[in-house]
Amino acid sequence: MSEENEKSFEVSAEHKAEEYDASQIQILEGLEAVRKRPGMYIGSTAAAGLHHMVYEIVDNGVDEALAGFCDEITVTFNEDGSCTVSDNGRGIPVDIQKKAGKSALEVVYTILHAGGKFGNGGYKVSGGLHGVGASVVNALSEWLEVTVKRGGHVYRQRYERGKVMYPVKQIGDCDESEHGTSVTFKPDAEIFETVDFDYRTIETRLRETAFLTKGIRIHLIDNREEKHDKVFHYEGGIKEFVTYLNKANLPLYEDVIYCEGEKNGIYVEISMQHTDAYTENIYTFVNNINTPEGGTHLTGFKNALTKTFNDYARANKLLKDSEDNLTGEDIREGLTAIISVKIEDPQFEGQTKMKLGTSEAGPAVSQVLSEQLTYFLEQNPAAAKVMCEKSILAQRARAAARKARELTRRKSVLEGAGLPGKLADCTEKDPERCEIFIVEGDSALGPAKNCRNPRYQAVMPLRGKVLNVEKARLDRIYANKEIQGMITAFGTGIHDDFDISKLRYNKIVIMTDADVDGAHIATLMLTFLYRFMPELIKQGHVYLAQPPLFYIRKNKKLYYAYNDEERDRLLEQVGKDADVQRFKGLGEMEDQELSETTMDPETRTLLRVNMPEDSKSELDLTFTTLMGDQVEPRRQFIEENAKYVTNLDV
Ligand code: 0RA
Repeated sequence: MSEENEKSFEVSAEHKAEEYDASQIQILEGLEAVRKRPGMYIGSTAAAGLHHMVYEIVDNGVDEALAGFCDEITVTFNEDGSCTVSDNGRGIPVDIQKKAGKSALEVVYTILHAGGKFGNGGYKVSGGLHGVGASVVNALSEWLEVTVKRGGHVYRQRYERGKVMYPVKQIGDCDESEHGTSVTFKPDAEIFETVDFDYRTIETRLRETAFLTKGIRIHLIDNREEKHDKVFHYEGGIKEFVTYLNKANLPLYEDVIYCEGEKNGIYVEISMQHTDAYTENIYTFVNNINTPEGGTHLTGFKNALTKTFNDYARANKLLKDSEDNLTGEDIREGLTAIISVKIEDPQFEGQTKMKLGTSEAGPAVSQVLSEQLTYFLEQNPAAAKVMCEKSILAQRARAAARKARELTRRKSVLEGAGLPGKLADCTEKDPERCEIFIVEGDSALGPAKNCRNPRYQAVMPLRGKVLNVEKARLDRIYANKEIQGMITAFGTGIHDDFDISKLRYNKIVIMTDADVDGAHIATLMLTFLYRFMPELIKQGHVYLAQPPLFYIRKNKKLYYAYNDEERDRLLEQVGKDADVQRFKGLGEMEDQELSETTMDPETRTLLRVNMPEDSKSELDLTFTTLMGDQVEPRRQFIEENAKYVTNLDV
């Protein structure tokens, strides 16, 4: 040991104040590490990371609710860009922690991973990316202020970029009956690429949290420019979640099936209901955290559902002795289900740690479901009957689809490469450099062919309306010529056969007119891609062409505007007496116009289609709402979202 080190050791051992300073330095080093590598702690410094800050603090309140001490959480976006999260829990303890020599409250906000150290009891909402602790939020905030009401007093502490501004102080008194924690933090613009909370993203997540935490009341207030004030409170919990998700479809029976129980220390809740839809929408959660990759709880659910249902169907002669068992896939057609488990120390696996590995969760879910589903089926023979009928239809359609698929496979072997006849392909062989334009109707095909660069740009027309895959069974989908054409042209195959390495074009561009019909066709296309080749969207291969909405002519010069604001700005620039013409269909455009505005990479505008990562259930709901058969939810959705699609309202 060097002399210097020895000295400093002696000094700090003797003087308490300096010991405090030393621990202070350690803490700063800890929080400094968070500021140096924020991504490692919060996942990203983009919008997703910013929103994680809110979830982190909210989840602490939800933990308090799960422990039975809190039933209300309020989240407020303040005008100054800060966010306040308050709860009516016990209030974070403020007394001095012996080991740390400072207030427990300060420990929670300044020491990494101090979050779980209290032994709050009950299950913790933590795991995956969450549960990083309040100290991480503190480190990544320009400032953070926490106020605690507890034991008749009000306490406060403030931090700036993680630094303690003063020891926890008592700032006043309150009634003994009042208790809770309120945190206000302003995300640091030096850290985050954006510090603008997206209301809709947070709203979706808080709604989900409220569904998953039966009885909790989550109040969301936006006091920024665009005001919002909403309360999420569901006495029915995940049962109401299923009703919410099924609002755009027709349920096949009235009740949402609900099962609940605890097995070997694992608390299991399941809710489910079939609709007339053809897709299967199952969402799984562990301690309120979404597990998009499933895991043992999902496997347990699927196994038990298949077995229980087949056993019931046989015992009640819904399936004849001569008939095959129904497969899991057939039984799950049109099923919406939520599986929520609470485990004390969940194990996550998979690349993104989004898959539950705890093996005991499988049998726990299986047992709860088998017992209670059997009971439900016995009590509701009419519901059991429609479920069975639906599954049998699904089974037949699947057999037909398999045949159709085998037929197309054989055909493509016989006919060589088997590219669709209407595809005007490009000559370049490296997919990385290739693009395909899917154009609406034959009238646009000619100009698109003229304007393209045939070396790397392919063009394929779609005739008539694209099949709505939300309303069709697999056999009809496979039999559809337009869809077959797209599948063959893209080269990747679909479902189990999907292989992105076989993709023949780096960019798939949906090119439709800038009017309502065009928007509808683009939506149908996107629905197909979302349901059958979601990886193409996830990996950023799907684009929407943006033909201009306005042509502005002045002094023999032509300008394009893609929305109202651009038109107004251009008119400011070139003078109000310019000639303004509203959009033209793709088919009426001059070659040069089409090329400049929509196809030529040097000058065109393309919109890349993104897939929001955070809520699969909300995204699924968007597609079923837009494409399902219930008119009212669709009308409502369009009304609520109309302001986001101003460039479609021709
Ligand atoms: C551990 C113990 C106690 C309260 C909490 C944690 C607590 C933490 C948070 C985080 C946000 N809101 C919270 N509310 C409470 C209190 C233990 C006791 O009173 O005996």
